[in-house]
Amino acid sequence: MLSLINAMQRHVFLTLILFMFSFNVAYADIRNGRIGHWLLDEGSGSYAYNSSGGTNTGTLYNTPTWTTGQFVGALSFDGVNEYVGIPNDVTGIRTVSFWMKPAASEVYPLGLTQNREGVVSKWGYFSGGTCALTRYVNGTAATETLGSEKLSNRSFTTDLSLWSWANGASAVRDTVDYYSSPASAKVTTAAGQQNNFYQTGLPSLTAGALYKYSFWAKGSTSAVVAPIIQEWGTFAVIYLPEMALTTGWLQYTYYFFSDRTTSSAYLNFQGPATAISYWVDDLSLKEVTGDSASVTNDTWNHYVIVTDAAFSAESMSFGRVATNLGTYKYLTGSIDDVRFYNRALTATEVGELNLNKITADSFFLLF
Ligand SMILES: [Ca+2]
Ligand SMILES: [Ca+2]
Repeated sequence: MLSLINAMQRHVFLTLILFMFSFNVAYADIRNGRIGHWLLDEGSGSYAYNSSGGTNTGTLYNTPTWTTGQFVGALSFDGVNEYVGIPNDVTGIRTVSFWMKPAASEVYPLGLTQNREGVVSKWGYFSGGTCALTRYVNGTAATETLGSEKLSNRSFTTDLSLWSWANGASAVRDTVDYYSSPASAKVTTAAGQQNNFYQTGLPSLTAGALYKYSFWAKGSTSAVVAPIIQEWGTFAVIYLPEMALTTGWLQYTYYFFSDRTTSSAYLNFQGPATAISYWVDDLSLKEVTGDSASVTNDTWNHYVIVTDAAFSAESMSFGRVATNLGTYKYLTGSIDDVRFYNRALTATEVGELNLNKITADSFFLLF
């Protein structure tokens, strides 16, 4: 009898150990790989601190309000001019996670803002890999619906035209090809040049619409180039975050809102300070017309974006998104628990984040 009790005690003890161990193993990893984490639990003051060990302390502008969050505290934004500014770039991001509670009056279509769910403005392009982007809303993978192709020629079968800001630039159809046949666009610039190149059939844009813009590019040398969408004779529709060209083909993908309706949008690449040639191919511009994600206003929704290649977030904002140089859309609603990871979270991990199982760390400490 004694040995039976001992055995039972041992069984209970081992079960307890395994129970504790499983919590620790299953959820501790979600803390691993964070390269930015704003809990937004401060509750007062003008700063939002990064608890991942980074230095990117957020500064509150125009007094967003500390409020009750999905987890402890959060920040509420008025939709007029309130936001949090993050001063420095964060590089090597593979996963973004955050919670957002859009107000009932929120006009963002299905929770989408610039560069996808826009708690983070200017989170930039991602390149390399296949540029696959997996989005989760409230723990479930979501899919986007794209409109028809808005570029009339993705294979450069017609001659290019070029308009340049400075002397000496040229653009040609080149036999170097990444996508299809027979050509790509080769743009050669002098130092500091900014170039438009275009073909017949310039894409039209609609004010307020969200677009997915992607292309393949490579350079004669490594260089940084800034893509710009421009309306002829006016200011740019949008300045997109800079991209780092390499001597090998990489695909670049951007999401942006158009702040105007225009019948002809030009594809502009602002060159580096040095003379360079670069090639562009497989340009694609499509409107994001729908989203399978189910988002309810005035409740907390969880958003996660996972990419198959690292990307950078340039000096950015929480609570507003850029639609043009100096023009922003502001969030009416609340944001909580913004995280950047340097690794791709699995679907299981996204589900755990969604269920707040991260608190298992605290649970473990109770023992
Ligand atoms: Ca919080
Ligand atoms: Ca081609």
